[in-house]
Amino acid sequence: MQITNSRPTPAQEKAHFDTNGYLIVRDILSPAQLSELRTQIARSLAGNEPQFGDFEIQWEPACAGRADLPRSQRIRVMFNLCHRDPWFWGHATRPELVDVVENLIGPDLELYTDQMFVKGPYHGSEVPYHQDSPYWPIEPEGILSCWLAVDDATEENGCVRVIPGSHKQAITHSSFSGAQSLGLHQHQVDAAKEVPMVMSAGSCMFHHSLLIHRSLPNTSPAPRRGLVSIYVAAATRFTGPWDFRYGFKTIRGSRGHRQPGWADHHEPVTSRA
Ligand SMILES: O=C(O)CCC(=O)C(=O)O
Repeated sequence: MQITNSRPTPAQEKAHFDTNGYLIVRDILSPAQLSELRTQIARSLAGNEPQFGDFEIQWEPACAGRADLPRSQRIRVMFNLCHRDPWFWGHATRPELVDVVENLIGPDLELYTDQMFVKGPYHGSEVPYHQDSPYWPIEPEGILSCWLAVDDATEENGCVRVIPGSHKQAITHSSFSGAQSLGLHQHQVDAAKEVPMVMSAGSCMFHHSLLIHRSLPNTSPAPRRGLVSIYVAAATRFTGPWDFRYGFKTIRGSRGHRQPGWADHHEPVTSRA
């Protein structure tokens, strides 16, 4: 898709997404919204939240024992912010984001969760090639992530890299050791097609849960934080155990007709406001 100053129409955005498995929307947040997001993220990375308790954290393996580094730089990923903190619930349900989600996988939508990939300066580790679907047993495929650039995402600081069109086929994943438990080996990926998702802070990239993607280590002095909000089309059914403690919450349209089961414990959305 050609990059111009004016935003494509919803039909053009959907066509690009359907063909490529991803869609970049530039400057989806205003400078004021981005500034507030950064303040809230700094607060959550600093920790010591008496009101909500600490978020669930995966620590950066290379920084184990590095008491000289601030906590904010020792974190690799922070999970489930939107389910524990109303501010992040408000972020994930912003009309600016959910309107795009509805256009791509709507009309009936649930919010699954969010994950903040921190990738700190110099030591933020790689995320190997993977599709998200093997982690999330659902059919038909109907999960969409919105990766929002909290900082400018560059090749140097480890922007996400995608294989356009790879969302059309599920690929068998292998168990990996390390922070990322499932992944793809190099020979399973057509790396020549890879495109780096370079974007300015406040822009975002929506991606299909079968899109092959990865990110390289952050070798630069600049942070590379990305806040990923993850949405599910309500007209899907779980195909494997998925015991998600916070449940799936309807955010637009009506609830789907999933078979009752593992992950079917919805809480009222109003308790999050
Ligand atoms: O932010 C990253 O480096 C990885 C993001 C990712 O794997 C995802 O959004 O599914």
